[in-house]
Amino acid sequence: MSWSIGPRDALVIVDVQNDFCPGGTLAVADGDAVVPLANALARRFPIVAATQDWHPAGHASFASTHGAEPFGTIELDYGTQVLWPDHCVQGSPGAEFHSDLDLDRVQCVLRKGWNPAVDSYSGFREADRATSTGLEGYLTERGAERVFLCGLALDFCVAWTAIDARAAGFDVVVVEDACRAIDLGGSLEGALAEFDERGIARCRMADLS
Ligand code: VGL
Ligand code: ZN
Repeated sequence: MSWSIGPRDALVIVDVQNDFCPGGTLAVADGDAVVPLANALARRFPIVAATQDWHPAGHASFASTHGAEPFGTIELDYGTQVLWPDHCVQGSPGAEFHSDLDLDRVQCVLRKGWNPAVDSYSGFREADRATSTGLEGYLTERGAERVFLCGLALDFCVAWTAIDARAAGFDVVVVEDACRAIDLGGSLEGALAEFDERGIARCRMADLS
């Protein structure tokens, strides 16, 4: 299948930040490999947004906040939360975009996870599943009808962003080779199954024209 990029197509670059790249506190294997691909994509889309994971110190998603070990889970008001190493702390170097990520064509930076009590894997809706981030409104006002996604991590923030983009009524295409996954307890397989179930398409860089 070949996908041709048109004026109603938006690219959302998800969480291409130092803490998700090798050397970061929540490094995704080979995470920095997505940087040149995200840059190449950004040059081809008329509408480009980027999400930035942006947590205050002591965030509810940090294992350290609960005196627990990372990668377990805890029950919060809004449901089950995976506990992560401290990452993307507001203002820290780990929260910055990868220094080779080209932001020249990024027209909107959407920060998420800023509420100390509520996580947000999704760029559209926080983990309470109720609080909107405003990204849907931004993309709609810009005239977007279809959303392409790339970035980190495929099985968490890319997946949740894709699912919520679809729920908002956008056509959604995940550019799979421009993503990398964490793959925690079957999360990658689960995300790919959700994509199929919800009509979220997957493509590769070479399929775009
Ligand atoms: C992410 C875990 C915690 C992601 C963000 O960007 O996929 N994963 N916060
Ligand atoms: Zn996070």
